[in-house]
Amino acid sequence: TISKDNPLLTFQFEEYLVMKAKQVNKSLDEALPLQHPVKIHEAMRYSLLAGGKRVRPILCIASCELVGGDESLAMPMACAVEMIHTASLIHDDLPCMDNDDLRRGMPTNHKAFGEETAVLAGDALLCLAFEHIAFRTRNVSPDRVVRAIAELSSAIGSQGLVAGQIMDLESEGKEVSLSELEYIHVHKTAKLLEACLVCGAIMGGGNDADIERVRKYARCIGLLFQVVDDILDVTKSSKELGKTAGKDLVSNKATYPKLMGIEKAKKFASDLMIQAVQELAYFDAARATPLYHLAYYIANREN
Ligand code: GRG
Repeated sequence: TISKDNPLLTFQFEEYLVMKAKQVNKSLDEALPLQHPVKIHEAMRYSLLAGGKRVRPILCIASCELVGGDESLAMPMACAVEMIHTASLIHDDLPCMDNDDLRRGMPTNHKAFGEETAVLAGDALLCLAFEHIAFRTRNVSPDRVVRAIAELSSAIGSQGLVAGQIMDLESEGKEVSLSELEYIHVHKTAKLLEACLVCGAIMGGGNDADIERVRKYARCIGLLFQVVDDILDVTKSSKELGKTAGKDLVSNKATYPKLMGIEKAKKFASDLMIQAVQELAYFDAARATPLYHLAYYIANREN
């Protein structure tokens, strides 16, 4: 039986999310002052400080704390992963990619600042991310910082985020198998989420066994995030349409619900959540509590 003092029951997860997001937002604001040349910094700040759930930086900090590190050790890394995520969203929204007008409830960067500036804002955010890790990380050994930078950069390059994006673009309008869909999602979404968690554990002082256990949790969470995204696409659009079939069941875009059916996709998501949580059993229960809740939150999120 679980005692009523068990940290899993007493932990105030909503408060934790709000508190961590606030700290991340404050650090992001400080990391990117409005300076000369104003136009580019304005465009970078526009997208970086536009809201967003801050899931990636929070995962990074929670993982640092899981292995016993103080939040401050991972804060520059946490800001960097959000800068990279934002850069990828700005580029993803461009007319030559997804051609989207809205992001996080606001006009996309190129709609607000023009295409040239949006391309440069993404480039500059990507550079700032690594500059920020190198200049601002304190009390972490240089070999850990280098290891984290290697982990993060390989997660987003042509074997990571970029690989997922190009395969996604190439698959447009074509039949996509389940394994191709998994490749796209693992690279577009899961690799960066994995890097957030692994880099948090590296910065927090975790040993190799800790880091590899965190990676196993991260792999489940990464895929879970995308399966839930696909399910939300269907359920959200069917609510909007008032019909049983959402837009992704009728459009060309391959999704888990489309390839395996909504019920199987939901079962897949719940299996991934259970597997993720099982990977945490090795760690101190109190320190692992935020990551238990984060797995549950990612599985049950509504946006
Ligand atoms: C700039 C490194 C770099 C790469 C460019 C354009 C591109 C290559 C990749 C795009 C990858 C992409 C758009 C992945 C989607 C990831 C995803 C699930 C986004 C939604 O994340 P949430 O739900 O959004 O965390 P918020 O707004 O809450 O942050």
